[in-house]
Amino acid sequence: MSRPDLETFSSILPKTGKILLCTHRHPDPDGLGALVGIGHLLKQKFALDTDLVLEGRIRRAENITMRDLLNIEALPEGGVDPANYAGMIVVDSQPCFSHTPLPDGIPLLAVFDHHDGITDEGAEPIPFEWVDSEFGATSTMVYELLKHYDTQPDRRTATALFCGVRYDTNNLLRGATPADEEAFRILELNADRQVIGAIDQPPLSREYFKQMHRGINACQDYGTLLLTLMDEVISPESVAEIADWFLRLEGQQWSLAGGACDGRYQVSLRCDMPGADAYPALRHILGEKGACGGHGRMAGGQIELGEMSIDEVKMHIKSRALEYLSLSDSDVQSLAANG
Ligand SMILES: [Mn+2]
Repeated sequence: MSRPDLETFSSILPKTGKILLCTHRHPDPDGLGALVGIGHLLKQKFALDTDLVLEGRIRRAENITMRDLLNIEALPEGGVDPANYAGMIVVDSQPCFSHTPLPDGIPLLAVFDHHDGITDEGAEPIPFEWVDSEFGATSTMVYELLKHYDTQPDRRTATALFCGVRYDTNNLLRGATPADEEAFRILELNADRQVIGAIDQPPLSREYFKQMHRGINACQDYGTLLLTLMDEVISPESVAEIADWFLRLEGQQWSLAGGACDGRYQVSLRCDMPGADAYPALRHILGEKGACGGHGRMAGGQIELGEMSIDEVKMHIKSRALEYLSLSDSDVQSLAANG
């Protein structure tokens, strides 16, 4: 989708009243950065107050540190009274995405997202919609919006947006465009290095190390695919972390990790081949049973547990992944020390 005229963003905003800002469940640094950036713009340029909804606990240590050090405060769970809001803005996601449940009764004003969209024919038109998968991060789009409205990010906003750009582009190494590069360079000048450093190296719990141990034990090495299907995990984000971590094993092309959390089986797929597209692969692997999204070399999704047990979901994913990549179960190796 092409870029909308950014000037029209101002025309869809109410003159008064509070705006509710939302992102996907279990927000990542890009979602958090975009929320802080939009909140800053609305306050500085349009004198509008905002509240944040953060669905799903933030449990990844880096993201907890970002939230805490930048004082990103959300409404308590179930604390949204639609009567308090003149409108709602969604960042780093889209209303039709299954991992973005939105509160009822609040008019949707705008969407900013860099994920591929699904066309939802029956949906109400959105007054301001900027969806462009060419951007490496939604935080970059929000940086562009601030620039358009001549609004300087303060230190907190610059730090939050910078974290978003660097996280989603892996320090400009993954899917970064010239726009991402500009946002990264300019925001970095004003970002708080102490905070960035603390977010990079947060303290990790004992449970985290135990889970990494379980991950190594669960990991099956198919040569081009590492398949790490776990049982219960400490957080949905940790599934993505495990997929990232195992992709670093030499010779790997695909890393697929999964684990159960909050009644869902969470799945992350990573690929390190240039030009690879993880989304259609994961779409195929989950099949009719799950929902997923993604772009470029990464994709994530989930299957609701209930109808299927964890073991049944693991079997389903494994057989479809092997089928998709034309691999057989015969020459699998274990990564475990005694495997
Ligand atoms: Mn993002």
